[in-house]
Amino acid sequence: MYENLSEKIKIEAKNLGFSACGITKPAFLENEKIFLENWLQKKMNAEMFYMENHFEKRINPSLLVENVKSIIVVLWNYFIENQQLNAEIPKISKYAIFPDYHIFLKKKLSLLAEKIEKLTEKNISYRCFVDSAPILERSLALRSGLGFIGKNTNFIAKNLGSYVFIAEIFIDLPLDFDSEIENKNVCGKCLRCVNICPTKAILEPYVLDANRCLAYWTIEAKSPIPQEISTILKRENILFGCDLCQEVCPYNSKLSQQKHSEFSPNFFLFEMEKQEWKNLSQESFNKIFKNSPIKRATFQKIQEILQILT
Ligand code: B12
Ligand code: SF4
Ligand code: SF4
Repeated sequence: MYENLSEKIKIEAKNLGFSACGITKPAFLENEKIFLENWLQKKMNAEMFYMENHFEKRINPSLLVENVKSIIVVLWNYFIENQQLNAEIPKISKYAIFPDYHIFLKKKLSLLAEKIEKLTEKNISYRCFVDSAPILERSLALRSGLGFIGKNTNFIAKNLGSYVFIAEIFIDLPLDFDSEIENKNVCGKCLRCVNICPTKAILEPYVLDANRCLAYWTIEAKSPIPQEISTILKRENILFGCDLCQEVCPYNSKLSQQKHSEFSPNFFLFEMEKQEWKNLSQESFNKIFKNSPIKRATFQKIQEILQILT
């Protein structure tokens, strides 16, 4: 009935600026069930208690959206060449100098869904997600054949590396499913990410303990930062997020920057000195970071970390 619809959807996704698009079935995630169970049992979610909710939905996407027949997974490449070379400047992770991807990609997903509606010429039922629901997004990206999981637990996309966001549309159309890539041992004997992690948060390949992860402490944590973590934050001069285990990854070494006029980085954040951060009032913080992922940390958290870095 819809000839080559899946292919047409992928073309529309590319036209909208997505870097890749794959399709997977809303299958029960058997292996992930074991990974997630183990991760939660060992309390590696730290104080991200929301990770304990909706366990069944997380491992069985068909329970999340009624009548879902296919999951369209899209990637958005946010790789940027500029590194923070001045050791005095507080470090910000790459994704944080872009506008908030949750808001931006949700709009893009809606546009893609509208295109699909036009292609099918009928009302379709769908829901768009970006890091906003009980979904194992990396697993869905893996299953839709777009790439692999690295030992640092990040999803590494074919030819794009790991600086990609993942988003998806759950839809009631039966589409053509892509196959998982066969050789999943992309890391081989490499252990660069495991070895570089300053807090040893990657307990073993593919297992990340958020209790030790600097990304957790600088983005998500509500409790005060423990002394052991503070010492490392100060040594590494990290203010928000952490890219260390991605920076060393060979799959990220020969990438080129994609330029999107509608989603462009604010490089001035890579140049902001400690004192400039400190001078920000709550009001100016709210204004500058209104549409930035940095607002998630809150003004208070940023001030707490600046105290540590001083
Ligand atoms: C909780 C969370 C965090 C936590 C915990 C991270 C973690 N590794 O679990 C913290 C706050 C630490 C965090 C940090 C970051 N995050 Co985060 N985070 C999430 C969130 C909300 C859930 C992840 C989750 O379910 N964790 C539970 C564990 C058990 O699952 P998992 O690591 O995804 O592993 C699954 C699969 O990989 C598979 N699996 C596990 N091991 C193996 C091994 C093999 C061999 C195979 C085949 C499969 C496999 O099974 C697991 C499911 O049980 C997702 C959004 C989402 N809804 O998925 C974003 C998400 C994972 N984060 C994202 C990003 C960008 C980051 C940071 C890079 C931000 C930064 N610069 O600071 C860091 C990266 C740190 C790191 N090395 O992982 C992106 C990752 C994109 C990508 N390319 O992978 C996501 C997908 C958001 C998005 N929509 O783009 N994050
Ligand atoms: S994000 Fe940083 S702290 Fe977390 S696992 Fe990677 S290197 Fe370690
Ligand atoms: S740094 Fe090495 S071990 Fe880590 S994800 Fe990249 S290839 Fe895999």
